[in-house]
Amino acid sequence: MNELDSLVASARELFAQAGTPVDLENAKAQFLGKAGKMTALMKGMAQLTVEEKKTRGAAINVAKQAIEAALNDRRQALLDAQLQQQLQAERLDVTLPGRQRGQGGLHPVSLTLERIEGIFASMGFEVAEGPEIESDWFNFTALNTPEDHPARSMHDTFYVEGGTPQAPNLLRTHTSPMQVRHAVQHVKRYRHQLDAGQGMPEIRVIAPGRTYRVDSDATHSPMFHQCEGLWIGENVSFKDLKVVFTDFCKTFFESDDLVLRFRPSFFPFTEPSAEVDIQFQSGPLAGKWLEVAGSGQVHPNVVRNMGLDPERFIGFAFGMGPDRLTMLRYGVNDLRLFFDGDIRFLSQFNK
Ligand code: 2NL
Repeated sequence: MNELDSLVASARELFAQAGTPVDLENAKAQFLGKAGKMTALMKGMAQLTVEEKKTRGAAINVAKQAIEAALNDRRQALLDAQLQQQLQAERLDVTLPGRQRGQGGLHPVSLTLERIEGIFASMGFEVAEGPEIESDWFNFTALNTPEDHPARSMHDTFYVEGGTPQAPNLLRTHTSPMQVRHAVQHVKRYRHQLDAGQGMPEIRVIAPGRTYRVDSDATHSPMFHQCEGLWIGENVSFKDLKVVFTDFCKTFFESDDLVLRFRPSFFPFTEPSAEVDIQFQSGPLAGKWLEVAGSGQVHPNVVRNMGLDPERFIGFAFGMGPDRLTMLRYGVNDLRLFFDGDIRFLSQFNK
């Protein structure tokens, strides 16, 4: 191997040993820098003849080009290695599933309300929703509640700003005021027909929503839900209420294997009044009488407050607690679970 070939070989070896770009640039200086070996070779040509310079110069140039090529190869190799290292360090597993936003879902009581609304809608009932802050008139007076009734006391009802000093506004204690509002609107709409002796379409409505009472323990929450129903016409009877409510219970609980019992009771807004109990004949709840609603024939004073003649129009009403219905349907034993907002509890209803 001649001198130039071994120079190229030693350059290649030194470049190969350079582990970093800085090492490589230092190695380069030994060959191609001002004080490098190639520069020295060029300078050494000064004493040669023109003819010798030609061949020697060409040979040196070939060697120089080989060294530059080796340098560039090594530079590229170091860059590639660095890139590989970086890719390795910043490695992404693109097969990992992405972080998803939670799906969310309906609250169990909302599921029950939707169920109740669907069932009654299929029986021709409208759904009426309205204010949770009510006047004393719609919440109590229109519903035949006596001036001195305990439900009107501060112990039982949340009073709020507004209204009059004698009759302050309040958080509705049931959804019946919404039914009165609905009935009053309905009667207004058909007033001219009524006055012309033509009658009016029946009132068939349910009022679901939040209600409030001063009460708080394992079975009572100061905010709870109610769904009331009202059916008023010239030819409705307790039989119709029984049929509708029996049908509702069977559909709601997905069982024909249950019986209803209408147990005499008292409410200011109905006369006569009855508690509705159901008893499953099979399944986990079989045998026990469960109270599911209150009901009755709408009191003549209430019919009158709706703008109707109680001698002509008769109505039936019922009120139930969707919170309790949800507990029965899903086997939940503590009402407070519904209002604690614990996602571990709530997510079980949206599988
Ligand atoms: C109960 C009792 C009841 C009603 C609600 C009602 C509504 C109007 C007129 C007359 Cl507009 N009555 N609603 C009637 C009887 C009972 O609920 O214990 N609910 C859970």
